[in-house]
Amino acid sequence: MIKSNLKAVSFIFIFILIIENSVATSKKAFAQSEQIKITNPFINVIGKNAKSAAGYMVLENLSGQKITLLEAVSDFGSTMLHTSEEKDGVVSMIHLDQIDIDKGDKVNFIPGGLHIMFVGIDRDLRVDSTKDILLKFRNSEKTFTKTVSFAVKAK
Ligand SMILES: [Cu+2]
Repeated sequence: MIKSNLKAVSFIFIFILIIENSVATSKKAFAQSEQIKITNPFINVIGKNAKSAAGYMVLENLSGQKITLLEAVSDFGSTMLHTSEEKDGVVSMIHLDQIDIDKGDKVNFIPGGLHIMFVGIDRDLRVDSTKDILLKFRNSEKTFTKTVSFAVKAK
C-alpha cells in the first residue's frame, strides 16, 4: 500500500516538474520575442489579385546582443528578404540570406530599400485587411519567432 502511494507521489512530482519546465521555456521564448520591437508593419499591394507584393516595417533590437532576421513566413505566398539598389537609373533587387540588427540598432524596411518580397501570392490581399507574418530570428543562444500583423495597403 505504501509502495503504491509512493509511486503515485513520484508520478505527480514528475508531472509537476514537466509542467514547470514547459512554462519556463515558453516564458523564455516570450522574453526573447520582446527583444525585437516592430513598428508600422505594412504590405504594399498594386492592383487586384497581384501575384507579388512588398512588406515593410521598422525593426528595433532592444536586446544587448546582435539579432539576425532569418526568414519571414506567410500563408499566402513565398517570401524572400530583398534589398533594392539603384545603379545608373536602374533599380534592381538583391536577395539577402539574412539581415543583422546590431544591439540597440533600428533597421528600416522602406520602399526603395529593404523589404520582404512576397511572390506567388495565391489570393487577393484585400486592402485594409491585415495579414499575419511569422518572423524567424536568431541570437547567440537560439532561434525564436514573432508573429506580426501587417496592414495591407494599396500602393
Ligand atoms: Cu523584392
